[in-house]
Amino acid sequence: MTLLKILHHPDPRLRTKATPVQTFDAALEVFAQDMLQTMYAAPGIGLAATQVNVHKRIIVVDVSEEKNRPHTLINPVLEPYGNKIKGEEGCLSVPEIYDSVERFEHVNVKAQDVAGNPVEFTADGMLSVCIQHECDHLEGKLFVDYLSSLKRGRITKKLRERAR
Ligand code: GNR
Ligand code: NI
Repeated sequence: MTLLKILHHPDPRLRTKATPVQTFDAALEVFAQDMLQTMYAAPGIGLAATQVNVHKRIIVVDVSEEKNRPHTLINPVLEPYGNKIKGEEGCLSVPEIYDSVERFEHVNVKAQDVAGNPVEFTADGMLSVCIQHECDHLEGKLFVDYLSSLKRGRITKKLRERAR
C-alpha cells in the first residue's frame, strides 16, 4: 500500500483535464487501492486521480461514518437533477479552507467499476455532493472556482504563502 502525494492549489497540474481509462488491469486495481488508502489517511471523503497527479478519469468516495463503504468509479458520467442545495465544502487540495457551494441535490451516475463492468446508481445527500466535487476535479475544476474572484484571490494568496 502506498500513500500518494496530494497536490495543493494553486498547482497548475490541478487544472489538467483527465482522459478516459481504457485499460482495466492489475495496475488500475493497485492504484485505486492506493487512492482509497490516501483518502482515508488524509482523512477525506473523496479523492480524484487528478489530485495525486494522475490525469485519468478515476475517483474514489466513502461518505460512511465507519469508513467501510468505498466506491471506486472509473469514467464517471453525471446527470445532476433536482433542487440546488448549499453546503460547506472543503478540499484536500485546498487545505483548511471551507466555504459554501451550490450543488444539485441528486445525481444519476453512470460509470465503470475497477474491472470495467458498467455501474449505474442515483445518489443524494453528502454522496451526491462529493461525487459532483470529485468529477469537477477530473475537469480541472476546484470548489474555489464557484466563489467570488475576491475570495478566490485571497485563498490563492494564503496557500501560496503557506507553500513557501
Ligand atoms: O474530504 C472532503 N470533504 C468534502 C466536504 C464537502 C464537500 C466535498 C468534500 S470532498 C473532500 C475531499 C476532496 O478534496 N476530494 O476531492
Ligand atoms: Ni477536492
